[in-house]
Amino acid sequence: MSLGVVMAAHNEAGSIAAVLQGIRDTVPDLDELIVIDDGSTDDTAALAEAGGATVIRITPNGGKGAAMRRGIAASTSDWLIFLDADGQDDPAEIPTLLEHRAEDVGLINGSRFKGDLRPGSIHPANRVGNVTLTKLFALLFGQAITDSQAGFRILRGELIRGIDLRCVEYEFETEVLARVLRSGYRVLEIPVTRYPRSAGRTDFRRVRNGLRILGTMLRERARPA
Ligand SMILES: Nc1nc2c(ncn2[C@@H]2O[C@H](COP(=O)(O)OP(=O)(O)OP(=O)(O)O)[C@@H](O)[C@H]2O)c(=O)[nH]1
Ligand SMILES: [Mg+2]
Repeated sequence: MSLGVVMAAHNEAGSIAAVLQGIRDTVPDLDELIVIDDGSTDDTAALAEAGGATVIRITPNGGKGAAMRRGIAASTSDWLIFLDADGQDDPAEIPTLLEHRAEDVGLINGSRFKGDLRPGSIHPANRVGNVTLTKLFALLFGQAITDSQAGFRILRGELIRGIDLRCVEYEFETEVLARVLRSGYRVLEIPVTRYPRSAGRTDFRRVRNGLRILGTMLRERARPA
């Protein structure tokens, strides 16, 4: 079973080297390590290459979802690991998620809300938005999901490569989760720890991205099976 990482990075020069090192220390037998550098104006791409990644460069910046779609399309591994490039997810927890791979499992979701949200890891307003959107998601899809926007995940490669994703920005996680739930594969949630950013700044815009996530959720619910 081959194993790869697909990671989107926008201006993450302050954290990406340590994140890549953490991944390689934890999973030394990785088959591919893909970083999508999306119009960064810092040294993200060079640092990612120095850290052993295959870097896909996009210009100008087009959003996390669009970047992840490019990375997924370029991937070939049987299982893919998604995590953030800003140090908020701990690569040391990858093996805990990987343990849950099984024939009927499509997605292993690293739930921050089942796990440990460290102080400073989420803005209080984003936390309220996140919990509210997740509750609505769980209601709409009839599933006991606790973190619909989790970025730290393991996915079945063929499954995700076969899905025609449309997301552009941070609605990526919601669209993927909705589609995998519809696929017939099981979704599991495993607690993870979420840390504050180790450097840099978020691109997340609360109102704009919250509305895009809500729109994606409603559209996916309305999609015929
Ligand atoms: N390639 C690419 N990566 C992006 C883009 N926007 C965000 N990312 C990456 O996606 C990951 C998550 O983005 P963040 O902006 O930290 O968002 P977040 O952690 O979900 O939200 P916060 O809680 O506000 O930090 C990071 O690794 C970013 O570098 C983008 O436009 N292009
Ligand atoms: Mg972040």
